[in-house]
Amino acid sequence: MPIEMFDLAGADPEVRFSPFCWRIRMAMAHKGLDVRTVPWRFVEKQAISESGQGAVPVILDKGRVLHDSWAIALYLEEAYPDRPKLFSGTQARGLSNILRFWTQTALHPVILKTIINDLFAAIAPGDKAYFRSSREARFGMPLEKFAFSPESGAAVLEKALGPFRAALDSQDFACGSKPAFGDYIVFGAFMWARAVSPIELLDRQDPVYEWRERMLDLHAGLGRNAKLAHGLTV
Ligand SMILES: N[C@@H](CCC(=O)N[C@@H](CS)C(=O)NCC(=O)O)C(=O)O
Repeated sequence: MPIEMFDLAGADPEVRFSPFCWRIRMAMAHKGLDVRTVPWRFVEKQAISESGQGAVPVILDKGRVLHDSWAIALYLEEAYPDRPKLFSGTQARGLSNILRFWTQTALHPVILKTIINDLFAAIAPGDKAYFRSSREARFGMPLEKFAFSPESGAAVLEKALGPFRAALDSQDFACGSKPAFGDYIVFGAFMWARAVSPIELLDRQDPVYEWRERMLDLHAGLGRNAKLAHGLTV
């Protein structure tokens, strides 16, 4: 039986853009697990009510319902110990947890501000009113005012990526010579942007761009072949 995963979809059900869901899509591919994704929209809270909350990813596996990308990654590691590791040991788990909070505090807000207009354009029509009101309440301003220009977004991101870029000088992946869950955490943020926005977030000379290229090719090009709302490849 494949694992079932509720995965945030846009107006086009094949466009999947949640950074948190991307972490888990990559993690399941890393472990070679069979998955069936179910397109899910922000307003479809009822479909995931068994998880006891309202956000994706949510997975159904072996009769269990799990939510939260970090909890799901820990579960997959424990439930499938003979498959390739997402964390090689407790130290790697601890360090990946730091990457998780760094990604969510240093990268997600900048990326969101940069892509918000494209993101809003890509979401399903039935999600737009909910998205606008929930996000405007969160940001304390209209979406249009919250948005960065593409140039200032890329410049702020370039700076925020400093420590990550420096590490890539001496290693190919965040987790060392091979990718693991820490890489998927950071990569999820880039798939979020790529799926909905044609804005070039990274300079082609940037080592982070090269890392993202390597990540796009992993697992038979799972990221590279993903459907994009804007139909362009960036
Ligand atoms: N901490 C959660 C966050 C999940 C999350 O925020 N997912 C977003 C999609 S990117 C969501 O489903 N939001 C529902 C909403 O805004 O109502 C995780 O790591 O899985």
